[in-house]
Amino acid sequence: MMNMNKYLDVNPEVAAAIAEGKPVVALESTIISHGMPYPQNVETALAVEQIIRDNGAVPATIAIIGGRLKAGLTPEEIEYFGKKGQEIHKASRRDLAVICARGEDGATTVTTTMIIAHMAGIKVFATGGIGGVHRGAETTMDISADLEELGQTPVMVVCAGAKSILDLGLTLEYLETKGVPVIGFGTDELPAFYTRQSGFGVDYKIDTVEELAAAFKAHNDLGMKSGILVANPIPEEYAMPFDVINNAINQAIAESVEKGIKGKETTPFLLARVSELTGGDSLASNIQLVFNNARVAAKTAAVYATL
Ligand code: PSU
Ligand code: MN
Repeated sequence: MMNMNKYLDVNPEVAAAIAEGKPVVALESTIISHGMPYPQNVETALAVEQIIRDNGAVPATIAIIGGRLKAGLTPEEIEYFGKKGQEIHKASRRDLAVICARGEDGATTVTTTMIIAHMAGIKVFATGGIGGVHRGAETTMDISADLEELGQTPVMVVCAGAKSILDLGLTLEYLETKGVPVIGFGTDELPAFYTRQSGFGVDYKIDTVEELAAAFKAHNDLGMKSGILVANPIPEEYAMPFDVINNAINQAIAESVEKGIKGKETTPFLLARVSELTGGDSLASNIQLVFNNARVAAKTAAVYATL
C-alpha cells in the first residue's frame, strides 16, 4: 500500500512507523508558510512535532519540495518553508499536477495534506483551522476545497473549528451534504478557532480519545470514504474575547472586499489582517490551539493503533 506513488517520498522514520502499525500524525505546511509569521511559524512547527512525540506518535509534516510529495520533513526543511513564507505556492488539489510536473515547491493546505497523508497510509492529521464556506459564498461561490476533500478522503482531521471569517452555518450544511461527521471534542458546539463557542451545534459530542478512536475505527470498517472532522475547542485560558476577535474579522473582511481580494488569496489575506489587527494576542492563541490539537490527535492515533 505504502509508497506506491512515484511522486511520494515517505521519510524513513515515518515509513517504519506506518509499516509497524505505530501511530503517526500528519501536519500541514500552509499553516507554516501562510498561517503564521517567521520565526514563530518555525518554532511552532517544531514544537508541535515534539508534542506529537511526547504523546506517543510520530509526526509527519507534509509539503511539496522540488515536485516531490513529502510525508515527513526534516527540521531544515521546516525552516526553509517558514523562511520563504508566502513566496511558496499555496497548493490545493488542483495545483498538484502542475507543481509535480514542474518540480516546484508547494505548501500543503488541509486538502493536499489529507491527499498526501492518505497516499502514505497516515490516518490522523492535526491542524489549526480548516477552510470552509466563505461569507457571501451565495454570490462569490468561494467554498474551500477542504470541504470537498473531507467528503472524499478518509482521514481524521483534528482542528479548533473554523474561523468566523467564514460562514460557519453554511460550512456545517456543506459538511452534512458531503456526509462528514462533525464531532465536538468535549463540546456540543462548533468552536470558532479563537473562541470556544460559535452558536452552532455539532453532530456529536465525544469526551474521550478512546471514543474518538472507536468512532473512527467504525467509520473505516464501514468503508466510509469521507473524512471525520474533530473540532477541539481552544483551551479556556487562551481563548480571545468574542468582541475583539469579531471586530477584527469584520474589518478584515471589509478591507478584502474593498481591495477586491479573490480566490486563493482571500484566506491568507484575512488571516494576516486579523493577526495584525489583534496584535500578538491572536498569534499566541493560534499557537496554543495548534498544540492542543496535536495532543488530541497524537493520543487518538495511539489508541487507534491498538484497535
Ligand atoms: N484557516 C486557518 N488557518 C490556516 C488556513 C485556514 O485558520 O492556516 C489554511 C489551511 O491550510 C487551509 C487553507 O486548508 O488555509 C484554506 O484555504 P482556502 O480557504 O483558500 O481553501
Ligand atoms: Mn477559496
